[in-house]
Amino acid sequence: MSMLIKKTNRWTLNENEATPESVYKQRRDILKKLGIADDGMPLASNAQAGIFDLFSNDKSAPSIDLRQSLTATPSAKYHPDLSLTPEDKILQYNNFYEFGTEKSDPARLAANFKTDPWTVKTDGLVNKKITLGYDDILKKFTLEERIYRLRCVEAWSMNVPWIGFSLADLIKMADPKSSAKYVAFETLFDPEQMPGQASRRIGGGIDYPYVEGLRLDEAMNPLALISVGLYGKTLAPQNGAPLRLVVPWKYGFKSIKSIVRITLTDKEPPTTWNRLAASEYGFYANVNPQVDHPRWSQASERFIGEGNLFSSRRQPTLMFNGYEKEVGHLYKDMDLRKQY
Ligand SMILES: Nc1nc2c(c(=O)[nH]1)N[C@H]1C(S)=C(S)[C@@H](COP(=O)(O)O)O[C@H]1N2
Ligand SMILES: [Mo]
Repeated sequence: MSMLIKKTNRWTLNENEATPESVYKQRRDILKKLGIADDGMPLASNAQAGIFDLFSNDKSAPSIDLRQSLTATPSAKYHPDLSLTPEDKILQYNNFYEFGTEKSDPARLAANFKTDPWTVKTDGLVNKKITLGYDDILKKFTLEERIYRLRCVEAWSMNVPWIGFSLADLIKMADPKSSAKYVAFETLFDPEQMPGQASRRIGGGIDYPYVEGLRLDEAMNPLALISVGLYGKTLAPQNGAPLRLVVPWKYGFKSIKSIVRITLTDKEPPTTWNRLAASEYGFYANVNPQVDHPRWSQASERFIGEGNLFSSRRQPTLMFNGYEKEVGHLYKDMDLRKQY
């Protein structure tokens, strides 16, 4: 697996233009000045679209970009003053093995991925099975913008302005039975659209569909997010459109993309990376600078920010990725070296 990024012309960022991050902040300021936005008010997506186009000098977006404008109330709780990873890097530097194992593969190979129509089912040990269609996914829940740290197990990190809602909102809607103890997640299986599922070479030898899981109390923690967008737009295919999980206190591989099924169970569900290499990737996968990966240190990380990927700064990795106050209590009786 290489860390190199191959830029294609379609995605090339003109370095003389404003950065994606500054454009994004500028848009928000303009909307505030016009009295259209304030920190406590959600915006109708079509109301902003025209204004955004007017002021946008963002050349980082691809020429064929099916993402829709999607803005949400900035969360009061989860909106720290972190420097954001530029949008173009979030869109070009991806892990989504269904579309290849190189960081630049998903942006290219997922370009025509169909996410509408889409259905996601919530089933298993619930009193109310739920089936959501594409429009429901965007409309049934109150969307918030939350800035989260993302820490990949490969020791790089980003800060991402996600849009989404707490996974707990969806689980509560399904009304879990008291026997439910875990939540299992499954990505779409569609080898015709996902070349990595049609070829073990392209897909990194994974047995698809990609599956993940959380303990029910982890899933109910308000930090666990179902994301439907980032940087004020719906998700791009390479980021897991139309909906993906984001669990910011765990290594990135827990944040499963393009979900079609969420199942409440009474047993710890199998997870893709644990199946592939159990000694390297546990079920819990909590970010922990004191527990190294067998093949590398987890004490620090390369933060992907502005500028050249290779000049990016190294920073210390934080316990639970900086979310110890919010989630530390979930693990107080556990040996985190054994349950990694
Ligand atoms: N279905 C699926 N989900 C996935 C992956 C994957 O290969 N397949 N990769 C994971 C890993 S290792 C990381 S770090 C994050 C990356 O999310 P991003 O590309 O949106 O930054 O997605 C996670 N979710
Ligand atoms: Mo990752």
